[in-house]
Formats: sequence, C-alpha cells, structure tokens
Amino acid sequence: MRVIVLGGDGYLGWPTAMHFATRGHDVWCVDNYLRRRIAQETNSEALIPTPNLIDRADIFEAVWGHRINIEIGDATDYRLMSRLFEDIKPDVVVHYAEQPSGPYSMMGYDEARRTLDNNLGATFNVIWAVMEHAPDCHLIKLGTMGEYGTPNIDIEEGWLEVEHKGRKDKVLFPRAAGTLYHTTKVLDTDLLWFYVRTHGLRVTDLMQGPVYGLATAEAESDERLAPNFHYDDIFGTVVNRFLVQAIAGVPLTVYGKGGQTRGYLNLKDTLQCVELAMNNPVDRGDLRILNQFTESFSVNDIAQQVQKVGNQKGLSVVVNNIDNPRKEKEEHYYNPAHSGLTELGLEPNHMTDDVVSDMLDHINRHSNRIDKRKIMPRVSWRAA
Ligand code: USQ
Repeated sequence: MRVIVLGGDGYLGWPTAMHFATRGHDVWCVDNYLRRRIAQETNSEALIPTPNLIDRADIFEAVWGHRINIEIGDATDYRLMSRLFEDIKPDVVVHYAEQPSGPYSMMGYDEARRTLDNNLGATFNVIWAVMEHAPDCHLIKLGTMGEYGTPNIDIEEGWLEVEHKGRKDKVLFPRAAGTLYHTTKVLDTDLLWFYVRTHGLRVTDLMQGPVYGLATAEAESDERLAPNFHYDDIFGTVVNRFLVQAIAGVPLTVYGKGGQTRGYLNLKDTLQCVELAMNNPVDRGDLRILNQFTESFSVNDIAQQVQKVGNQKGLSVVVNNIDNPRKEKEEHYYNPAHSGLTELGLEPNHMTDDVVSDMLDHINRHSNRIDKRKIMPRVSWRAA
C-alpha cells in the first residue's frame, strides 16, 4: 500500500514508518520537527540522540534495503498537504502529526495556543487533503484514552447506546479530557465525525493509552534507528520516566496518591494495532473508534513493579509520593472496554518483569546521558 505517516519523526511515527517499510509498503514520512524544537526550547531532549529524518532514512535503507521517502514540512500548511496527497494518492494515512504533551499544553497561553493551532490545523488539513485528492484513503488517526477522562461508569469503545425518555440512540461516548492537549484530541474526533457524516470519509480513530518501551525489531538493528525516548516531565510517559529514574538512582515520582489508573501498551503493540487497523479498513462513511491499550495499571502498580525488578537487579529503587502537579482524580473507577483490536488479532506484549528488566538494561547503556534536571515536574496545572 501507499502509506503517508504524518508526524514521522516522533516516538511512534518513526517506528511505524520502519515497520511498514519492512513489510513492503511504499512509505512517505512527513514531519516539521516541531517536537524536536519544543524539546530544545524546554530542555527536554530525548535520552538517545537520534539523527534527523533524512539521515535516519539513509541508515535504515543501508540496514534493511527499503527506502522511506522523507518530506520535511508542516501538516498545518495546506499547500504542502494538498501537493503531497495529489502526488502520492495514498491508500492509507496515519496521522500522528500533533503536539503530544499534556504538560506542555498546560504551560501557558503560547503553549496552549500552539497545541490548539497545530493539532486542529493538522487534522483539518488531513481531512481536506483526503477529500480533495484521495477520497478512498483510509485515515487512521491517533486519538487518546484521555479523551474519555475517568468517568464513574464503564468506558465503551467510542460509542454509547443511550435510552432517553423512552427513545434509544447511539452517541459518541461523553468525553472529559484533563489537559488542553487531550482536549484537542476530543475536538479532532468531532471534526472527523462531522466529515465522516457529511462527506463519507473512511476513518479509524485509535484511543491510545500511554505507551512505554524503546525496542522494536527495526529499531534494535542499529541504535541510530531508536525511537525518540523521552524521560523528562514534558514528553516522557510515566513508565519510561520511572525506568530512567530507577537507573539514575532518583526516587520514582509518583504524583499524589498514585491511584490514577490508565490503560497502557508496549510500543511494539502500537505498531501491531496500527497495522491491524490498516489491514482491516472500514467502509466509506464509517468512523470506527478502537480503544488501544493492553493492560490497566495504577501509577502505584507501575512504581512497585519497577521497584521490585530494579531491586532484583541490584539497584536500590525508592518510591516517592510527591505533590501532584496535575488536576486529576487520584482514586477512581476505571473499566474501559478494549475488545475491538483483540478481535482484529492483537497479540499483546504484556509488561512482564522480564520486559521491565530488558528495558532497564537498555536504558542503562545510555545512563551517562541522563540529565537529572529533567526529572522533577516543572509544569503545574494550578499555576494558570
Ligand atoms: N504520572 C506520575 N508521575 C510521573 C508522570 C506521570 O504519577 O512522573 C501520572 C500522571 O499524573 C498520570 C499518569 O501518570 O496520572 C499518566 O501520565 P503520563 O504522563 O504517562 O501520560 P499522559 O500525560 O496522560 O499522556 C501520555 C502521552 C499522550 C497520550 C496519553 C495517553 O504523552 O500523548 O495521549 O499518554 S492517555 O493517558 O491514555 O490519555
């Protein structure tokens, strides 16, 4: 298939591009390095230095013999998007081209505005580029489990059957995001749903939980092909942060009581899920929403597991409950459905002790690059 990966420089985008290329698809990778720029601006660079996309594509081709086409450009620039979709006529577009950090989106007006403009602008342009130049293209959009928040009822996969005053209908599951970033994803879903209804787009919206890990088959072949692995408070997700903290000998930063529960998945499973969505397209006029995670954990569960495995390896891991910089429920009900991807064939890579141990070993090889100034939270929701 002809596949465009928007946001192809990112933690998920680059591994996805390599995964599809090794499976024989024609891949175009588009990115404007926004995340790299924000990481520099906020002193939040990734643990492992990664070459730019053009160099990475050359290294990948030398190792694997497949070419990934690179386009350095901004998805919020419609002239670029229009030209790309007109030239490539993709069968599939995987849309990751969003500012992905909740904390960054909560820093202040400029960061919130940049997140809003980038994320909505990119999604709007993808929709229009598909409609104008590739109306049969399957648009696979990375949403987030955070769109739903933490309601006191079971979370369904995207839709809710309601009965109201004796009548029944199916509506989008109510959403209540906890950051401006997560709210842009709610708005993305509404935009997509509007154009699916009115223009018959073909869309899969993947509600993904926090991702952990740094190993994929392709990335392991050469360290220069590694994903952008962040452990800072801005871009680092909680499991990745705790692993680095364990190696650095810094107490694990559990925010508040640590009962915050989310659905997590291994980076390898992100690739599986996106591929399953691609290989099982929806019809035109369908918005399919799938909850993309494999296991639910509280922050305390994760801290305890990292502490146990770390201590077995001779580290002395301490867990610290610190003031929660975020506004979120620290004890709550959480029971989201996630059968859709399993039915499509997902075979989960669970977070076993062996998986945690391997990740610790991998990070340990780069321990000299850990900058402890990036670990404590620097952004508070309440400051605004
Ligand atoms: N947390 C801690 N200590 C830390 C970091 C985080 O206790 O040092 C807690 C947070 O307070 C939160 C939970 O861990 O309750 C998850 O936080 P996170 O930073 O791993 O994830 P989040 O900010 O929600 O965002 C990440 C990605 C985002 C993606 C989202 C999926 O950055 O792009 O959309 O995970 S989800 O959380 O399901 O919305």
